[in-house]
This record gives sequence, C-alpha cells and structure tokens, in this order.
Amino acid sequence: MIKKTNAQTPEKLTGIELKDIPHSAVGFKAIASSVKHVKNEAGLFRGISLLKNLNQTYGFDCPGCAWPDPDEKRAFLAEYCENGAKAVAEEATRNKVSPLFFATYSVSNLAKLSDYEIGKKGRITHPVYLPEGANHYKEISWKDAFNLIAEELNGLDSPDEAIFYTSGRTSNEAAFLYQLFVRQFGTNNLPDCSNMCHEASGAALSETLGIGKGSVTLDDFNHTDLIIVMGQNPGTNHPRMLTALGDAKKNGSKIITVNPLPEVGLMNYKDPQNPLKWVGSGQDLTDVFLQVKINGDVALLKIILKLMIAKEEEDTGSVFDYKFIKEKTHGVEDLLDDLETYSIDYLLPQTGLTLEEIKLAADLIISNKKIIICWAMGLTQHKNSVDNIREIVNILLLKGSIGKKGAGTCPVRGHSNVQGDRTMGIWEKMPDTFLDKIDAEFNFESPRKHGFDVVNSIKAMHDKRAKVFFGMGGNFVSATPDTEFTAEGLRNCNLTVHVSTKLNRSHLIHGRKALILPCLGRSEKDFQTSGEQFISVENSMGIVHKSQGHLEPCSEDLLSEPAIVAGLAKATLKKTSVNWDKMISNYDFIRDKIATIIPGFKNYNQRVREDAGFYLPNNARANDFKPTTTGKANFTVNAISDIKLTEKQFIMMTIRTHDQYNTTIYGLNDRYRGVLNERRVLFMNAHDMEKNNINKLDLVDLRSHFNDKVREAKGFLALPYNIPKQCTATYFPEANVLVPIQSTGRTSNTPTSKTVIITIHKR
Ligand SMILES: Nc1nc2c(c(=O)[nH]1)N[C@H]1C(S)=C(S)[C@@H](COP(=O)(O)OP(=O)(O)OC[C@H]3O[C@@H](n4cnc5c(=O)[nH]c(N)nc54)[C@H](O)[C@@H]3O)O[C@H]1N2
Ligand SMILES: Nc1nc2c(c(=O)[nH]1)N[C@H]1C(S)=C(S)[C@@H](COP(=O)(O)OP(=O)(O)OC[C@H]3O[C@@H](n4cnc5c(=O)[nH]c(N)nc54)[C@H](O)[C@@H]3O)O[C@H]1N2
Ligand SMILES: [Mo]
Repeated sequence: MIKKTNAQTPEKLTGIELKDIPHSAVGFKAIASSVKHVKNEAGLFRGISLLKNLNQTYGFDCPGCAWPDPDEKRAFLAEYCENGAKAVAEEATRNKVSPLFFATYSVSNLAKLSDYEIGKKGRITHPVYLPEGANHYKEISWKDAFNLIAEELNGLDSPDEAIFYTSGRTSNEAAFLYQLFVRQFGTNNLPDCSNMCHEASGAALSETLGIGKGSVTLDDFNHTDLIIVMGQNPGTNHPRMLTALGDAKKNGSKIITVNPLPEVGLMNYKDPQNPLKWVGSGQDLTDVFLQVKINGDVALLKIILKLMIAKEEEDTGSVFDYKFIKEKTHGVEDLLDDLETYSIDYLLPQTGLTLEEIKLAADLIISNKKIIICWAMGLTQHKNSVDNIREIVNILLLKGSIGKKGAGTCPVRGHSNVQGDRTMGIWEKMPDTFLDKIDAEFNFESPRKHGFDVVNSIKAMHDKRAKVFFGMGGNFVSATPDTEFTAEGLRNCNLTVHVSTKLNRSHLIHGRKALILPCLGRSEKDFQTSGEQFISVENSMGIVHKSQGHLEPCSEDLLSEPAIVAGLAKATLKKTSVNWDKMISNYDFIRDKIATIIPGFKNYNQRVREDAGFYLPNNARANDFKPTTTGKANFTVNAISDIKLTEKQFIMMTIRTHDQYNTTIYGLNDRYRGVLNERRVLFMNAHDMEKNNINKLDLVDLRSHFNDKVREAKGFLALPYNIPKQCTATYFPEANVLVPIQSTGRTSNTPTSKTVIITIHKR
C-alpha cells in the first residue's frame, strides 16, 4: 500500500533575500524580466514569434488576464506585459513531461516537490493513466481513456455523483460543448474558478443593476473624472491596466486607491511603450491612498456615504443626481434610513483610517460626476463580499455615475476567459431561460436541479456523495480552500480526471484511479478535419474576439479542448441529439449553435472575424435596469464586517506574488514587495511584531481558528511590512490549508481567502 502524500506545498525554505521596495512599476526591469522568462522557457526564436502574436488582432489572446485590448491600434510592445510574457513562456516551454518522465518519477516522489518545481517540469505530451494502487502514470490511448471515463460515469447511481469543474482559460467553443455534454449526461454540477473569484461581483451586480458583468469599456477610462481602485493589485495581476490608469491621469482624472498595502504599481509606474520614460521617477498614479484594514471596506464606504449626505444636506443638489435617482432607481429611502443608524465614530475603528484621510476621498467623490470604481479579490473573498460590491453600487447610483461615458462599474476579472465561460453556460445554476433554449435546439431535457459550486463539490466528494471529478483545466487541490480537507475529498473519488497543459499538484493528489488528458494551449495551432481553427474568448469588458495560435503543438498527441469534450461525449452518452464529430470538424458549427441560443451572438461567425471582435449587449452600460426584480437599479442596505479579533488574533489575507499565475509559480521573487527567493513569508505590522516579541525573519507557524477547529500551516518567515495593525498577509496557495471550508461569503459561497483569522506561533 502506498503511503498518502501530503497535499500541501512542502514546508521548505529557499533562502530569502530582502531588497528595497522599488518606487515604481514596469519600466526597464519589467521588460528585462519578461524577456528572460521567455528566452529561458521557449527559446529565443519561438519566444519572439510568441510575443509578436500576443494580443494582436491576428494573433492569440494572452492567457494571462482578462484586461481588454484596445479596439483600435495595437502597438507591438503595448499589448503584452511582463506577466503576460511569463504566462505565454510557461505554456511555450520546451520542457516535456512524457510517458518516460512518468516511468522515471513516481507520483509520491513528485508530490514532495514544491509547486515551483512541479510546474517547471513542463508540458504534458501524452494521455496518461494511474491505475488503482499504482505509483506511476503510464501512457494510455485517447480511445481507452474516453472509454474508461465513460464506464465510471455510466456506473454511477446518479449523474449528480459526477463533478465537472472548469478553470477560466477554456474557450467559448470548448465551454459551450462542455456544458452541453454535462447537461446531456444529466447534471448541473458545473463548478468553476469563478466560484472562488468574482462570484460576489456577479451576485451583487445582477441584483442591483440587472447584469452580473461590469459596465465600463476601456474608452471610458479616457473620459472619466475619478477612478477608485479597491482591493486590487494591477501592477502584478493586470499590468496593462496601468496604461489605462496612466492615460486617464493624463486626461485629468484623479485616482483613489483603497488597499491595506501600498502596492507599487498603483502608486507609480513607468510606461513600457515609452523607453524614454524608463529612467527617471515615473508617473504618480494614486492621488489619495486609503490604507484600509482588511475587510474594513463597507465601514469606509458607509463613512463616505455619510459625508456625501452631510454635504448634500448643506448644499442641495451639489452631490446627488436627483433626476437619475428618481427615474432610474429603487430603494434610496431604505439606504438613507439605514445610514442614520450608524455613527462615524462607531465605523471609524473598523477602517483603521483617520476621518481626515477619508474626507480627502469623499471630497473627490462629492465634487466629481463621472466615476469608475474598479475592484478585484480584495473585495470579493470575504464573508460580506456581496455587501462590499453593493455598497460600491450605492455610491455610483447616488452620483448617477453609471450608464454614461466615463462612469460605471469595473470588476476586473482574472482568468482570460472566465467571463466567457459563464456566458456559455458554465454555471451550476444557469437560469431556465438558457436551459429551455438548449433543450429546444438540441431536443433533450436538461436537468433543472441546481448543481454544486466549488465549495459544495468539495463537501460532496468528502461525504462520498460525489465520486468522479473531471477538471477542465485548473489545479483544483491547490486553488481551493482547506487543502487537506479537499485532498481527502479527491482521494475519496473513484476517478479523477484532469484536462491540462502542464503538470500540477492536482495530478498527484488523486482518486482511486486517475487520468491526465493533455490539451493544446492558446499559443498553438489547432487543426481539425476541415483545416486550421481559431477559438474565441470574452474579456473583462464583454468584448468577444478571436484567438489563433501560431506555434506548432508541443506534441502530436495533444487534442484540443473541444475535441476532448466531443470524444468524451461520444463514449459516454448512449443517446445524444448532437453530432459531435461535425461540431468539432469546424468550430464554425459550434459558433452557429451559440449564435442561435445565447443573446448577443447573432452572426457570431461573421462578427468574430472582424478585427477587434464585438461587444455583447450590456443593459447597465445602456442605462437600462429593467432586468432587475424591480425593473430599476436597486439601492441596498449592507452589513459591515462582523469579525471580532481577540488580542492574540490577526486577520490574514492570502495574495499573489509578482512571480506566479494563481497556482503556477513562475519564479520565487516578489520584486514589487522587495522579497526575493522565498514564498513562505508572513507580512506583519512592525508594532505587532514588537508587541508579540517576533523579530524580523523569525520562523513562525500559523494556526487558523474557525468554529473551534484549528488548522495549521508550518514554517513561515515573519517580515515587518507597511500593513495596518492586526492585519497580515501570506501567499496563495501555500496558506490555503488555513482557509476553512465552512468560511464562505454570504450569497456568493466564495471561500473567504482574504479574511482568515489566525494566531502566530514562534518556533
Ligand atoms: N500575473 C498574474 N496575473 C493574474 C493572476 C496571477 O496570479 N498572476 N491571477 C488572475 C486572477 S484569476 C485574478 S482573480 C486576478 C487577481 O487580481 P488581484 O485581486 O489584484 O489579486 P490578489 O493578489 O489576490 O490581490 C488582492 C489585492 O487586494 C488587497 N486586499 C486584500 N484584502 C483587502 C480588503 O479587505 N480590502 C481592500 N480594499 N483590499 C484588500 C491586497 O492587498 C491586494 O492588493 O488576477 C489575474 N491576473
Ligand atoms: N487562498 C486563495 N485561494 C485562491 C485565491 C486567492 O486569492 N487566495 N484565488 C482564487 C481565484 S481568484 C481563482 S481564479 C482560482 C484559480 O483556480 P484554477 O483556475 O483552478 O487554478 P490555476 O492555477 O489558474 O490553474 C493552473 C493549471 O491550469 C492548467 N492550464 C493552463 N492553461 C490551460 C489551458 O489552456 N487548458 C487547460 N485545459 N488547462 C490549462 C495547467 O495545467 C495549470 O497547472 O484560485 C482561487 N484560490
Ligand atoms: Mo480569479
């Protein structure tokens, strides 16, 4: 019997080096760093071809993030960024994980490696199978792999015992086919990475504005008075957004940043397109920096709302847009009544700020009319995340700052097609309107019972209510909360299957049997029987555009994601109304079906071939809120954080370094935070360190506390950092073991990865 391997990243220090925190983001160092990664992974020649095609209208969509490309002219250097270059370099690596590799390395030995080491092993070249009790994956034919999955799926007592996860890189075409197969198989168990990401944004925006997506376009940044960036670190995670912020500033806009950390990119940046500006002090971006305590945002926004009301009472019509409020909104009285029940003195301690600091921001909001509010994981991964976002909407609605040029909501998405996957029906609770249409078009009855999201999938696997896990991309065991609990769930499964480009920990923490199905990446050519194909994706601003790979596939034995779905569907479904072979022979056939079923995709095949793609309809952008339950934009009443810390407890957020893409670790540096060659660090406030007798670089163990259950992650180096008192930060995924499975957002059910209550134990 093989001993169970540890599901966590091994506790291994790599030799920390501390540097000064740079003053400015991007600039020459960023370009140099990206060139180095591309050259090391892909080789110089392939590397140049990659960068040349990245985010060009004829090229492929960067798998890095969902920030949009300009509609018009695209410069060569402009449309890639340091971290986009790293993302494509990872995919285009020359390192290969072949059947010989698996014959050499056992699963239990590979599991001892760090995520960084695992990722660097390279691209998987052949489908491989791990039979029950075996310790080495071995080659399997595609046909046998599909039959094996089909046998397991058809042997289940109910289709609801299978789980079909999606990560957000999957194309529209693959996602549409995938959900169709899963629903024809008979379940809505379609959890996705969005459940851990922007689920709260979708929930809050649908309720208040009638659409779960943001309302602004890139051009709105050129016409706005004020941008508020909350809970987001674009210098690392959406570097091309800095260009939009820089341009907005040049056009006279102001920027308020709300973040427990003074993230370098947001403070100051150097334009990568303008080498003349790589030297010198760069451009200051943030005008007002509010260093809020973790999860203090609703309290902060309530104070701002109260200051707005006070000003409005003093000078009627100076702050609110009465016409908009009267004609377009519902529920303003409830909001105003509720705000009266809070005093500023009561709210202030939650924010960690002074009233003077907040007034600076409130004055900008009061005096400007066109406001864009951007946010990411710093707002969406808390218990009251939906409240965070609804409170943002309250501010925009009072100002009438939505549905007009230069104003609106901007949830900045993560994965490059996470938004498109949802549009295509990857959701455990798609509305009946969508299901009715696929039923009519494909002549079957889709299941109507809502499926499991990520957290409920984990619980179901843990309780053995679910027995087969299928992952379309992603790295489930490392991306999800409560690592050891999730690992037990996966190990309980009869079969775990991963469609992947690269080796990751989820291949090593597996069910009784396991399969890895290797697929083409974005950067690679995709040939089907009718010839070369392209795919399409939707970015964070609802633009659908095509993406075509230019590199030769890293192996002849890869299949595209749509072809994998079709192979699986043909093996599994005893009865199907879909001609799967035809669908994948030419992806135009898939797009034709999407065009008839999904609103906004009329003439998909024609419009997607036009240069920059096309915008999907967006009611909030069009100043129309009819899709909400009241037919108007809804004001809401929101809850402040209910976290109470004891004197020895800290609140911990889990964040990304500059050298990772979620669970893919590009390197061991976090250049913008001055930490090199180490990921096991705990950022702490210097006063807290002193008070608790913790010195710089002391080794500490972390314990999280939830409903009396204690979880532990061992071996982190304590570092003094500019962070509010009783707030701490660690990196994802090393600290995921501390995120309790039961601790999730209200309504969104998103793991609270940014509010984990911990105690710190010095060795
Ligand atoms: N290079 C690179 N690009 C990426 C990714 C990557 O890993 N690497 N991941 C992609 C994905 S899937 C996503 S979702 C996005 C993630 O993009 P981000 O959301 O920028 O990523 P995080 O590192 O989680 O950073 C969260 C930020 O919120 C702040 N924060 C934490 N808690 C709070 C809070 O309570 N209030 C406020 N106001 N701020 C808070 C943190 O200090 C940090 O600056 O990036 C996408 N792009
Ligand atoms: N503690 C904590 N946990 C978090 C977060 C956090 O901030 N803190 N963030 C959450 C967020 S926002 C997200 S989005 C999730 C991310 O969760 P996931 O999407 O599940 O994780 P990734 O690390 O992005 O997935 C990486 C893997 O995807 C595969 N892959 C890459 N490209 C392709 C492709 O083109 N096709 C296929 N089939 N596979 C491919 C590779 O094998 C790679 O190993 O993690 C969440 N988890
Ligand atoms: Mo994400």
